[in-house]
Amino acid sequence: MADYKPQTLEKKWQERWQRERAFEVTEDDPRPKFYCLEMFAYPSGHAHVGHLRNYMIGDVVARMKRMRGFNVLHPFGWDAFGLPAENAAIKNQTHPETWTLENIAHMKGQLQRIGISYAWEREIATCMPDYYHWNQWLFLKMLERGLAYKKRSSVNWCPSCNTVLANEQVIDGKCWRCGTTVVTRELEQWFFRITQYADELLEAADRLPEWPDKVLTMQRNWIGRSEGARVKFPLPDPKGQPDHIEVFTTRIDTIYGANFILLGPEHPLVQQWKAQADPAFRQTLEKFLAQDRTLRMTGEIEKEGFDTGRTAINPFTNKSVPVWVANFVLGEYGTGAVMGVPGHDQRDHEFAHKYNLPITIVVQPGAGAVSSGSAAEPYDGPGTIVNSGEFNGLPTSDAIVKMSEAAEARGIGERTIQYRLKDWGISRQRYWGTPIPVVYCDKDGMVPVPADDLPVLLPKVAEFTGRGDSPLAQVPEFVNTTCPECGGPARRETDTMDTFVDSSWYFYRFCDPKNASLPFDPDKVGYWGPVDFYVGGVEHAILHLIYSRFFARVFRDLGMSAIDEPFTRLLTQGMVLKDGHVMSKSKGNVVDPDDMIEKVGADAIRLYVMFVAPPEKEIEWSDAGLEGSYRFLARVWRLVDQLCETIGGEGIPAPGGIELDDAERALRRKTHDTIRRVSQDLDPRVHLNTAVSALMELVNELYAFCNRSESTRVGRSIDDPATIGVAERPATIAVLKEAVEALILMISPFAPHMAEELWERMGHPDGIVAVGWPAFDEQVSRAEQIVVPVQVNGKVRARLTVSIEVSEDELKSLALADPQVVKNVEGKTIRKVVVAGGAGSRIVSIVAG
Ligand code: ANZ
Repeated sequence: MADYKPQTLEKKWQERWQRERAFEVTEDDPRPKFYCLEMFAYPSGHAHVGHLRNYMIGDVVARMKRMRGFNVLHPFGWDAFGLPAENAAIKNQTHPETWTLENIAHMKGQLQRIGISYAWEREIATCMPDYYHWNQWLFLKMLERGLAYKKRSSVNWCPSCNTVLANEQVIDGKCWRCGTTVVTRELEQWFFRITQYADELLEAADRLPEWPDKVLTMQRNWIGRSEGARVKFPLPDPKGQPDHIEVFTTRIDTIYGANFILLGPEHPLVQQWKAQADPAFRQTLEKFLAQDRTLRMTGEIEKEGFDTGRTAINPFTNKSVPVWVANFVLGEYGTGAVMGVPGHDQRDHEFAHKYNLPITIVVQPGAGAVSSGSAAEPYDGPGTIVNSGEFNGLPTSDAIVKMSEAAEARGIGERTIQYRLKDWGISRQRYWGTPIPVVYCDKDGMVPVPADDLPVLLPKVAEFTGRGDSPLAQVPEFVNTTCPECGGPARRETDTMDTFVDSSWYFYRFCDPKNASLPFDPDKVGYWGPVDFYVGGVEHAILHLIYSRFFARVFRDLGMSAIDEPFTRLLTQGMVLKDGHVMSKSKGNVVDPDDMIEKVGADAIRLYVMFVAPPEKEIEWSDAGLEGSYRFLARVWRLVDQLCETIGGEGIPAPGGIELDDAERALRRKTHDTIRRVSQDLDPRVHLNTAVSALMELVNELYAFCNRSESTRVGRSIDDPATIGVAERPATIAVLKEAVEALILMISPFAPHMAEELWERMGHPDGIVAVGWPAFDEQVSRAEQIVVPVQVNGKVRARLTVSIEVSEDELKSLALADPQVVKNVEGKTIRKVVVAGGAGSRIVSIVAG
């Protein structure tokens, strides 16, 4: 007997898959396509088992779909640009490219050793010129269409990474990469006009039924659509400055309670007044500007402000109101100016209390008496308008319409829709990214690099000191060039693109990874797209997943594809924890897959990770659980090892037409029931853990069947777990073969190496990849039915048709609920209910009196 030695057999199958290019696919295939993708990896060094979880989930789906007759595209690649490579270069003086390529080589080995079925022929690395060429190509197309533009703006700046961050990359006021507190800076930056698609991105989010709700909610909040109005508050004494302040409000119905105006510290008027203001004004302003923008936005920061000494006119009350600067008003949202309604807005209420500003109540929750003066708490719900002149008595919803109309009629306001989403700032003052393909010429200004001259290559030489604004600016051979227009001297743009640009369309490149004349052939993306099943971390709910939806639309509008939504179904996998913490190098709690492969093999790791929890839930790593999975696989191995000589090979009939005894029939039913359950668990549900437990039950049943009695077994002793017996009865052999082969096929997405080996031993030389998923017979899978008579005081009053597996308690309650029985016991007391008989012939007896 051969022991289960995963390490040797796993190697054997991995080499064979590679040799045979087993997972490469083409478009000229009659089967329906299925594009299965896991978010590609950042090559940070060594992957731990937490990293591998989503690849394993995707692999189960890819392998299962192949067996179910789909032409499955399952590619992999590397999100290879980015800051860590550059930081490593600063630290160790290794070139970012060297560091990155070494990490890729190592991590690719890890993925191959865990047996993920990738079409490695399609591997891409975004740091290679044949990839980033197409970032530049797309940038030029976007520039042509006004979707890429440059503007001076205040940006999030990470003082440690020395770079700009997009809003999405600032988490709780800190840099998403290094955790340093982010500050604000004024810089010339490149932007992508994602706001042009804000409405479409929002509205289409309603048509993604196979995305997790929480991700859609996060996207909707991020896009943040607000319906409201802009209203002008005249400035009485303009003197060369604008004659009004325009505010954005979602509650114009409260305008009679607007007792002050709040300007954001970035507001142009504030900047203008600063010039003539006293030092205290400037100092406070500087302080506000240095404050965390996210905390300012969420209002979690202590609310502070100061009076500018100016006033404006409330156009509805015609009263003069003071103009203040407040730190919780953001320059870039709405108009950067707010009407302060302390009676009905929490933040304004706090502000008014702090600075003793008047509070007016203009909305009453119900009917009831009108209160005046300051309320202890602001009321921000709907109600009836009060203290508002001609609008008194209106419900707030009507007042919004009426007051907006009034403002529009007077030319002092208009209804608008405001988005929280901002254009995507893509400039990074870093080396290890895609060079932005424009040059600056004294004569011609900014000139795009002609498409024929792409790619603009990253120079190999650059000094990595971590100081200075942009490493590329320090490479004269790169910077100095000629102007494509006039041929005179010009300087290259030295910013590189945010690496999220790379990951916003890589899923299309996989469809046509070697294309040298376009980012991809539209026909190929037409065939493979959209991604049918996408697996990745929920941390990408807004960044990557919004940008990708945006890029899909840009390609669509360029006529390159017909696809709106790039990912039909999204699964966000749970984290892997160890000792209660998310596995991470910094916590020192990582489990190296290679160590585990050495101990128990790749298949046991895969099976364990899939079995321990549903894919969306987090899991706590346990070595004991891993060993349990190994023991289960060894059990399957022994079973097949002992049976394959008897039940393997061709020439054994299917059990369909054969006369079976009770035990054989029960096993056959279990087999078909398991196929039914596992098929449904895997597709479309992806309940991988319950699928594994169904397989475990089948294995238990198989052991019990083989060891069921002395007379039916050949072999040694039942007590010897290594020995199981098989009768020579053809019917037994037929049902066993059916069960064991179904088991091997169904376990193969989870434990592909072992399954292939066992399949081969069963006498099938062609490999599982070429075999179909087992089918089940609905009839056979259903539990057998029996008819159970029910007696009341000795007379049969009813007959119940129930499953043979029904429990005694179930049978009793079914009997008592039967209408005939109910009729016959009416007015009597039930004294006794007994279930007699066993297995096939049972009877319920009720004594009532
Ligand atoms: C008066 C008012 C009265 C408001 C009231 C709310 C309740 P959303 O829904 O998030 O769009 N606001 C406008 N621009 C702002 C800015 N740049 N920074 C901070 N706050 C700003 O919120 C819109 C509301 O947020 C606006 O409606 C405004 O306050 C405030 F009972 O106007 B409201």
